Amino acid sequence: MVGIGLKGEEGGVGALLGHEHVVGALFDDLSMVEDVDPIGVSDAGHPVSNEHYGTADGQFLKVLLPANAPDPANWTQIKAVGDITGDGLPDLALRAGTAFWMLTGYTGASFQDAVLMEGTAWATREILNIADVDLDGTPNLLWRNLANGNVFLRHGKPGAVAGSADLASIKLAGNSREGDVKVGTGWTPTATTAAIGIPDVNGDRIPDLWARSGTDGQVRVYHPTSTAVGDPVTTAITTDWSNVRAFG
Ligand SMILES: [Ca+2]
Ligand SMILES: [Ca+2]
Repeated sequence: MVGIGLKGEEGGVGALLGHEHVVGALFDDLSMVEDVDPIGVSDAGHPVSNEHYGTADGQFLKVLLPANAPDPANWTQIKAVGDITGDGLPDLALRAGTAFWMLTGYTGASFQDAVLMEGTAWATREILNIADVDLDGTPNLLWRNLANGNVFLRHGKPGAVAGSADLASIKLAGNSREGDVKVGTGWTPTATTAAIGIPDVNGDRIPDLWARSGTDGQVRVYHPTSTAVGDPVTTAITTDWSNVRAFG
């Protein structure tokens, strides 16, 4: 859920955005709008949201972070993931340096908690999605290993509230329901220069994926099953998006 280039083009260095609204605004036919405001990092390193992103007159709003949250200047990826914890408020996954964090309980003005998920392994891992992929009602972590292109599904265990995940169960493979299960190969940063989990667009309820090819810069849609990412089913963007900076 990151800016599809818009913030990168407008805002300059290091800008990352939650982009569900942006994607929805640009590609209404894909029905990808969720109730998650875009979240970004300003040029000065301040976390921001933009209620009007996707329009020409976007205004940025500061978002208060928990005191223990990592410095936004060090964020390398953010992914708005909807409500994972079951409090009814959207949550945000992010990477900062080698760490994977969750910011939980977004109210529109602040996050309630910053949870360090894992501190050492995530410089070369990318969060693709946190969503219920196997349709058992509990969110799972879908991620790719940037070092070798393998894609894994880490099945969460149910949290206290129906439909939520126990965050501890997705912190480490060993905490999860069945460890990291390989569901794809070949997704190296060279072959796939950007990848992003999106809501279900083909009606099977399994969240889908966008991926930008390192070969032609085109963005293709994948309709994964619960056990395999599979092959692309259609091309969403048939022009070369290689130079769009903030996709992913
Ligand atoms: Ca939540
Ligand atoms: Ca799907």
